[in-house]
Amino acid sequence: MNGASTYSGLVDNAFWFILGSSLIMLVGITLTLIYFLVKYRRSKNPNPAQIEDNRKLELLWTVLPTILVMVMFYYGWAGFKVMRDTPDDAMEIIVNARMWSWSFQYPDGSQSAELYVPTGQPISLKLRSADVIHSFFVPEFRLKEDCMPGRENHAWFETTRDGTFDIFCAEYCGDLHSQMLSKVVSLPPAEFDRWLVDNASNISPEFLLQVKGCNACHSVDGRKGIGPTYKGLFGKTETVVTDGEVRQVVVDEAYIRHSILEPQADIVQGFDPVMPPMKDQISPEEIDILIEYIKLLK
Ligand code: HEC
Ligand SMILES: [Cu+2]
Repeated sequence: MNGASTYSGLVDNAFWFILGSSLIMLVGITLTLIYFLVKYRRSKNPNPAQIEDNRKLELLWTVLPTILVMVMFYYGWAGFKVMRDTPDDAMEIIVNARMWSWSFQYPDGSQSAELYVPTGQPISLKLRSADVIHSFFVPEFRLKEDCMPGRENHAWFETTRDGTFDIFCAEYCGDLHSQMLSKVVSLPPAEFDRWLVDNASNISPEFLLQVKGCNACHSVDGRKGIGPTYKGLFGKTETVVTDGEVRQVVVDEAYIRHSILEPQADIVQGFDPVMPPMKDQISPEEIDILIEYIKLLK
């Protein structure tokens, strides 16, 4: 499978070189082993010989493997340097990871749940996590880089062709880790520009619930998920655990806002405290839109 980023060939070189030399050694060592097994079998050589010192042989088995691993290192390093060195003219996109979804933020401030990029343009990624360690993995770009809480990581890529490419989370991060999937969509630059304008105008509550990852854990139709449903939430009396104490609260705007910004403060009884703290990934205006929407879900 050919890679779809400008540096995927460099990663493949290192891979094929290591695989190739390992295969040659596997075959060589196995054949030598069989040859010696036959040649020095007990029936022909009843008395074992003690062999000491063979300068030439010792030099050979020190120097050859050293050269071999240095060549492996060279190919690995050559690719690694390119991958860690973001070009100056790259477009910056913020990658937000949280249990169990991705979202992407563009220079104009707009967001999406799938990563849209113009083909042939270097993209600089700022990788963030709201909760635990995730790993941003796009196999076809040969790109895999961790997203860590409390610390920003970086990566970059440039696609070589239009197309749609899978994004996986490559670091086990809990219940729905295997569903933490998304896509990179690489478009011709003019089409990307059109997409960006369209996307920026989309701030419907349904879009926000998807792009902020709320849908992974909350339903709008009454189904219980990892978290409580939004249906019938507004105005209801909720039993929560606050600092170890069970208490009743009536769900109003302030409670919902607080639940989104500081999910660990009041834990709804019967649920695990797994909601990611959203304060760095959601704006006050976006919270207002969600609250108005939740009010309507009777
Ligand atoms: C990883 C799963 C997960 C994600 C993602 C998540 N939540 Fe939650 N949420 C929970 C759980 C579990 C609870 C119940 C425990 C608690 O109160 O922390 C909860 C509680 C809530 C509550 C209080 C509900 C009640 O019945 O009192 C609100 C409101 C809420 N979440 C909103 C959101 C919004 C908005 C988002 C997206 C910005 C979101 N959540 C993302 C898991 C999640
Ligand atoms: Cu993950």
